[in-house]
This record gives sequence, C-alpha cells and structure tokens, in this order.
Amino acid sequence: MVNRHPLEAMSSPGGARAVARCDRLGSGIFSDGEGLLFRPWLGKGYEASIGIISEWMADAGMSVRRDAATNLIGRYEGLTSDAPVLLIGSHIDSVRDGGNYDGMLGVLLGIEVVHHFYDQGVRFPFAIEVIGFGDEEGSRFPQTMITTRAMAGGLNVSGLAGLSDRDGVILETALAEAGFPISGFVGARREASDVLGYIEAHIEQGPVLEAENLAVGVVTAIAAQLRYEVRLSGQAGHAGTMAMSLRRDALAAAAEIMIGIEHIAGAGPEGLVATVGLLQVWPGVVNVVPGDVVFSMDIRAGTNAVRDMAAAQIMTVIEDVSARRRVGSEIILRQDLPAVPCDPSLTDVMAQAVENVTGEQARCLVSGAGHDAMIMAQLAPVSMLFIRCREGISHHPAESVRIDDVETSFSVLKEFIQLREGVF
Ligand code: HGY
Ligand code: MN
Ligand code: MN
Repeated sequence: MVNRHPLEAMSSPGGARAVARCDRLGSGIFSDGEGLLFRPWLGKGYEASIGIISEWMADAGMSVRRDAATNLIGRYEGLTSDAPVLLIGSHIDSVRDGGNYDGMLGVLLGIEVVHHFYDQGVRFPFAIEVIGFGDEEGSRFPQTMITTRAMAGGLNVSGLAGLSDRDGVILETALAEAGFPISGFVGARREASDVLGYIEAHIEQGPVLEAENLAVGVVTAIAAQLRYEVRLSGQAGHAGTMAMSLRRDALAAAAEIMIGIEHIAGAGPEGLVATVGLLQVWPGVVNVVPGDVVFSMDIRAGTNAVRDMAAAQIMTVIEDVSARRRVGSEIILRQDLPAVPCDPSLTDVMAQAVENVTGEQARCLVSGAGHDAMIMAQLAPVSMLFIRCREGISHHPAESVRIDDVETSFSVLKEFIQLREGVF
C-alpha cells in the first residue's frame, strides 16, 4: 500500500483531486527523471504509477486489471453484467522533461467521474472502463501507441521486432521482464460490438482556449502525422587536416536539410508543422568531422493531403542536399497516422454537455497534437474534451491547468455520461 497523500484522504471526487494526484505523480518514485518528469512505458516510474492508480480505481468501486498489452483498466459495472461498455481514457507515459497533466489528467478524471457515481450509488445501462494506455508518446521506443493499437486493432506485432530504447533494451525483453510477453498482445484486442464509444479529456496543448478565455473545448478532428528517422552517412575525418572541399560532413548536410524542412512547413498552409526533435551525431567529438547523423522528423497537418504534400517536398530536399554533399541518406517511416475525425454524434453530445454545464455554446477545434483517440477511432466512435492550459505550454515542466477549469471538465464528463444514459 503506497502511503496516501494527506490531501487525497480529505477530498471528494472532482477536478481538484485529479490535479493534486497528477502533481503527486509528477515526481519522486513516479518518474524515472532526476529532477524532471520522465515516465517512459514500463519504466520504474510508470510501474509505480500503475500501482497507485490501481488503488485509486479500486477506491472508486472498480475492478482493476491490466490487459495483455500492459494497459491498465478499471471497470465500473453497469446494471447488467453483459452490458456494453463506455471507455474513458488517456495515456500514463510522458515525454522526457514533460508536464504533469499531458495524458495523466484524462486517466485520473475518468477515475474521479466513476468515483462520483460510485459514491452516489448510480449505475448505468452500460459499464464504464477507465483506461491508462502505455506508450502514447513513444518516448521510449521509436513507435507510438503500441498498446492502444493492441486494444483497438491494427497493431502489426512483427513490426515491433528489434525495436530498442536509447539504452539498447529490446522491446520484447522489456515486455517479457514486465510479465507481458509480446506473443500475448493479441489478447488485448477488444470487440467493437462491446464498445459504445471512447471519450478522452486532455489538455489542449495549444493557445486557443486561453486566447478566447474558455475553460473547455470540443475536438472535431485530430491532425494527421508522419514520423520518420533519417540517417545520413558521410565521411568522418580529422578536423584539422580534412580540406573543406573534400568533406562529406553528415552534420552540415543535416543542418541544411533542417533549414529546408523549416522553410517548407513555414511556407505551407495554417496547421502544417514539421519538427526535428532528435539529433544524434557520430562520433560526436570536437575534433572530428561528423561522419554519421540520425535525426527525427515529425510532420503534421489538418489533412492527409497537406501532410503528404509537405513530406514529398521534404524528401526532395533530402535527396538534393545528400547528392550535392555526397552523403548517403536512408529515410525510415516510423509512424503514419492519418487525420481522424471525431464521431459527429458523440461530439454533438459532448458539445451539449459543455453547453449544459457552462451555459455557453461549445468551442469546437482541431487537435494538432496526437492522442490515443485517433487509434481508438478504429474500434469505436470517439469524442474528445479539451481543457485550457496556460499559454498552451505542454511537453514542458511549465505545463499547468487551472483547477476551476478541471472542475468544469469533470462536470462536463459527468453530464456527457448522464446524457448518454438513455441513448446508448
Ligand atoms: O506528439 C503528440 O502529439 C502527442 O503528445 N504524443
Ligand atoms: Mn504528449
Ligand atoms: Mn497526450
């Protein structure tokens, strides 16, 4: 039994407790980072978080299990044992040096909503399951949403072979050591016929709600994204004796390519973004001309067509620069997520819930960030609720939310469920 935080013992279900719990999970044994939050899938901090979240789920009257793909699932039974299920979830993992609320807030808000109904002795004609997904960020292994795809379908397990993290730990080894053999992942697959829908509350990670002074918003679609790994191979050499005219400097080539990437995205339509977030240089010492470079590319847009057009232009830049600088290039596609529209009728209900709670018409917006919901849409109708976050900051320790906004989102989720009571 993990010692209880004094605040939790006193507080009742609601937004404030969800925020307090997120803050608690943002450090100490719940993070693998020294002085920063880093909760990679299957890491010590991740597993410790699973332990205490499981207790919070049990306190909320849920049965608790982990599926064959490591997802944490709390189940609040409906009026009958064979009732279909409404899923509420988000992800437990975090980026390196991330914020306390990305993902985790959606999981803990789901628990708060169920705990509220449990305290009231209210059951529905459907069960409610709160899900903590394992690797939405892909912050440990180069693919993302592996556990979400295991549940929703579309996971190609053979495509995971050989994936390793920065320490060289192979995915299959990490899973076997955690007691979740990859061969068993197929057991996590859910049947669409059992699932009424999937809803996800998440911080906006953007500036719109704050700019319009709104506590919450309703997501209409989630942007398309492509992730690549680009490998450039030139020729390492002595920094003092290798003539500039003879160099095949992989880092200089990468630098020119990155400026090209930035130019293409900057010149494109609203919503097109491209990012190089990871760069590795070999041998990476002061007095050697870089021979090899690996960098990531993350390309996103509101539509597949804009995303793909930008990707094609970027490939041309990589080809041209590599040829002119006589470096080899290899481009590996790591992720291809098409744009996902949220389900129109569930979205209407979420918008109605927002209006009933706030008294204002719901602000609808597209999500530039990716979410588990874009995978869960393969299994069931999805709807997302955005929560204002300060200056839109996310994937950064300065990520922050207002408790009153989270209380509003808590009320909206309760209202959504009650609106669906008679309809599902
Ligand atoms: O990258 C994303 O959009 C998400 O935070 N994984
Ligand atoms: Mn994120
Ligand atoms: Mn997230």
